[in-house]
Amino acid sequence: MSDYRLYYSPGTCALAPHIALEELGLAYEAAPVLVAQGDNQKPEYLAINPRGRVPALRIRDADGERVLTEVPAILIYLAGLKPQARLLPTTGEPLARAIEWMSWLTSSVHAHAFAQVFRPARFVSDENLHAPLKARGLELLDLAYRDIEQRLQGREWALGADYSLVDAYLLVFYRWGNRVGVDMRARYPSYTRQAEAVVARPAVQRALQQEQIVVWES
Ligand SMILES: N[C@@H](CCC(=O)N[C@@H](CS)C(=O)NCC(=O)O)C(=O)O
Repeated sequence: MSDYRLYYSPGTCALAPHIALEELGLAYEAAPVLVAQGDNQKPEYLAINPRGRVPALRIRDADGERVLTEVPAILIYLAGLKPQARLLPTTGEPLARAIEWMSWLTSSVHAHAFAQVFRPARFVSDENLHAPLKARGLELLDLAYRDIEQRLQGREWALGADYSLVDAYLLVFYRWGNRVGVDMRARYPSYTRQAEAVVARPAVQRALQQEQIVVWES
């Protein structure tokens, strides 16, 4: 018997593994760790993930109890639990392409561009430099979104004909674009079409509802 607990904060990158758990139909518990209230820096959570970040997946099975962190690793782990659901490729170039997408999203898009916008103090302590750093982050985001737009042009999903967890991960950054004031719908039509198709999936609807978030303000 296995059991899973996802530590998440609504609207964060934890949405991608949250969607994965819903897609797989696994029994799991969603445990909120509210970043806005600093829950991720409390000793209780640091005992689970000493890096103080969400998501973290607690796994309990015949091999014991352990915690897995980092979105791409969690997505690969979860997809591997039910390969028949085909949520990620399992071998060869298709797997390499999925990792190519996820590595770039987690590093260049999240930890580089978005962090400059959301967390400039992580890069420079002088508060006078925060505004220009945020502005540079937005420029980097524009480059990233244009890259995504070009890759999604003429293809249904990120990896081609089949939906995958890369598409779920892309939804996190689409939503954040709206949050930081980028008119995603007007500027990135292919990304918007793909995001609409992701949001239309019942599993994605369930994850969004549980987190009480929307992708587009109505
Ligand atoms: N590389 C990590 C990034 C995790 C991360 O930075 N998560 C954010 C939420 S999207 C977080 O926990 N932020 C809290 C903080 O920075 O204090 C991953 O892919 O899981």
